[in-house]
Amino acid sequence: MPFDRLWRNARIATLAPDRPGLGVIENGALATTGERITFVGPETDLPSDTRAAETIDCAGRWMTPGLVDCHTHLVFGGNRAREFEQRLAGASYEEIARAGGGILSTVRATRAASEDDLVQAALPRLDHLIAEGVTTVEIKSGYGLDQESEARMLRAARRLGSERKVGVTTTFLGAHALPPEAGGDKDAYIDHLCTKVLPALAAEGLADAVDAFCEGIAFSIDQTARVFNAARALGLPVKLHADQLSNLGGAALAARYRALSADHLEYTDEAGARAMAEAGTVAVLLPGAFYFIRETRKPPVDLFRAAGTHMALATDCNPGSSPLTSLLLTMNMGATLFRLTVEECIAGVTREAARALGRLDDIGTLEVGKSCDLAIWSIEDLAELVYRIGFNPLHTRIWRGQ
Ligand code: DI6
Ligand code: FE
Repeated sequence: MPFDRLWRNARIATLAPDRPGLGVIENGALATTGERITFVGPETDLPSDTRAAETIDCAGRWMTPGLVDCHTHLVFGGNRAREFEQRLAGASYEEIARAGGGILSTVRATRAASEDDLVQAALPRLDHLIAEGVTTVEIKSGYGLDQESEARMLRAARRLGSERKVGVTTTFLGAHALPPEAGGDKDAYIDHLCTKVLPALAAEGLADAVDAFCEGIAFSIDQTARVFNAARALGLPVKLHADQLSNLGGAALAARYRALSADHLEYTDEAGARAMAEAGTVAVLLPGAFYFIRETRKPPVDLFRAAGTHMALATDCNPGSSPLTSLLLTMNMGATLFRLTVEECIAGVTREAARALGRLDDIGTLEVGKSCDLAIWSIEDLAELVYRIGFNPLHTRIWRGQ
């Protein structure tokens, strides 16, 4: 039997770079052997022997790579809905934080939660992503801020990947906020992260990458560079929450360290955009956070296009600034709020998101040799994935050939 599974009569957006645009094949077929894609192309190019254990007629439906959410804080304890109500009533983010709310309220709840609690709380969020065709999700720590709690978050993230048929990549974000017990000393906290916490978590194999929040209200360029040096010494790739609320030069710093991605980027300037393009650092745009905190400054999409910076889109799912668990809605926001094209939005949650995770060799496009992660959609036009609001046209989702 040449194939395990064969999908026929599909319109396939392969996202393969050897075809223009979204790499569309009309009248396409895709076949697998085990977890891997072993044929993708026009029906007319199928080999003469098309026997397969299972053959599926797609009836002309659209097929895309499985969606990749390359920036989430999916694992956390507690609930910030009351804080949302306070903000609607006029309280500022800073006032809430000073009263003990904000990010530190999530830190308290996360520290109080067991690994099981964290998994159970995250599963409905993960299931919502999966229901829309997500096959790979990145999950950050950063609400523990001490070694044991950060490790527990990352173990919970890894467990989510065994509880569901989904790929999980983990990111250590110890440099997200300063914990209360640090007594206001950011430099000492960064030293502790670099010399104790990160090496211990890396030795346990808990982190696939390292991230930091480089911002006036978080950590400086110099402190971020120290985190990046520690990651480099351990052989871990880096990424950065950069230029979200101000321009400290985060994008350029990320590029200097050949970061996988720099994320948010509302305040990034032309030099930053160019440096990212040259370094191959992906611009991960997060329209959910832009929308939810009512930011008005947009990321410089024209500069990214002119420089040739790759652009991805992600939910940034987190309880404070982006309580969003829909990549379909994220695409709609990317188009309406940031003026991305339909092609940029679809590439941004597939090929470019895979690139932002350093996983483009394995996922993100439909090409022979890659993992068979795909989504089949009941739509007439690919633009419907971006155009519709609150409607889920997913027909079938396949992860690793199943
Ligand atoms: N940027 C954000 O917008 C969130 N974290 C970050 O680095 C905020 C997270 C929170 O408020 O819980
Ligand atoms: Fe984030």
